[in-house]
Amino acid sequence: DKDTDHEVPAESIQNGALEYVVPVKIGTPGVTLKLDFDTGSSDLWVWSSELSRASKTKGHTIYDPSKSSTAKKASGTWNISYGDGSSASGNVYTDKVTVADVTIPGQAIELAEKLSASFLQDGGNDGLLGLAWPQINTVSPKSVPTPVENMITKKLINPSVFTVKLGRGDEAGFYSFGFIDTSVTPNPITYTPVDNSQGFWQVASSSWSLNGETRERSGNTTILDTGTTLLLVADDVVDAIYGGIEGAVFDNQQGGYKFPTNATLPDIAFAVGDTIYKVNAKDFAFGDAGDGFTFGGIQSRGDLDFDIFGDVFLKSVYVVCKSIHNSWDTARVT
Ligand code: 0ZP
Repeated sequence: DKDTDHEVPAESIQNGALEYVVPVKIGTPGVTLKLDFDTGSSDLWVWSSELSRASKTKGHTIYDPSKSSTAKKASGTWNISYGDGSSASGNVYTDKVTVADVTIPGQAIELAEKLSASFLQDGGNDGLLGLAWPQINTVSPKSVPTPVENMITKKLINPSVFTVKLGRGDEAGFYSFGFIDTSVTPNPITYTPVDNSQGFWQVASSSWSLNGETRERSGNTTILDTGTTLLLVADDVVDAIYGGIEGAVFDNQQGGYKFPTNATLPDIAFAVGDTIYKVNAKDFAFGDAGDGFTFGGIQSRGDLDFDIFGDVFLKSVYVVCKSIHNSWDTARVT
């Protein structure tokens, strides 16, 4: 049982940019679903046999409890709405779940019965696996333990950590459970205390820098969110960034700022606790916006009172989430 047995590849899908999915085996003999591991939510839900026939045939692997000898019906229903307006709901079973060679018996699995239209396109995930804190799990009347919570309470991993390294383009990324991969980067891992009172991996981010000039944002916080594609920050920061790029404009149709593809890009960095991390220009230049424009990887957080450091930020760091010391530890990788 090598340490690396507890590592599992994270594959980026949909133009290599929108989301990362990870293979998870469910049931006996078992099916392997590709789940979007989301540190911004705490529900493990899957495409299932309870969906209508039309949505089941969209090229997804589904979980059917009648085909698993270890499946058991559990009580409760679930109903989740995400930041981007997508939603899902259904009922609950328990079954055996294997993630990165860690097998969890009796894990609660939320079966999708209804999915919002945004999920019903081709090629996306077969469900989500939430890695945030237990209190935001949506199963009612009583919430269910998340996979990480079960790994810890059932003593399946030691130490009580999971780590995230997201790849860029074709680069390999991975998640690990109970194991910190020190081969990822020679840079030191910096400790930052987490405030989990809202259920998120939330840390202080009280400064940022633009072209080497540091700017204070007293009291500002951010969450680590692998389920959010972009880096979402307050409007004054967004305005300062794009205001300094010749020809940058807000595109109402695409819902964000874009800039001429040949523009000179600024150096941008954001603090996590006491350490400031540079956003890679390749990730800031998020994608083709048509007509010679590039869609920006940093956009508005809207009405939220904290930032969301999504994949555009996370690709530049190795993150260690420690449940015991309650910290979000980061090391620069590029
Ligand atoms: C996303 O980042 C989308 C991609 C996306 C959305 C909107 C605009 C975009 C512009 C450019 C590029 C990407 C954009 C994720 C996504 C990827 C691939 C396929 C998808 C198919 C359908 C729907 C989404 C897809 N969504 C973020 C999000 O809601 C946007 C956001 N807005 C965050 C505000 N905050 N992510 C959630 C996980 C998604 C859900 C995973 C849909 C994929 C499927 C959560 O991580 C967000 C979290 C927000 C919270 C931290 C404030 C959340 O909603 N948690 C649920 C808890 C409920 C709070 C108790």
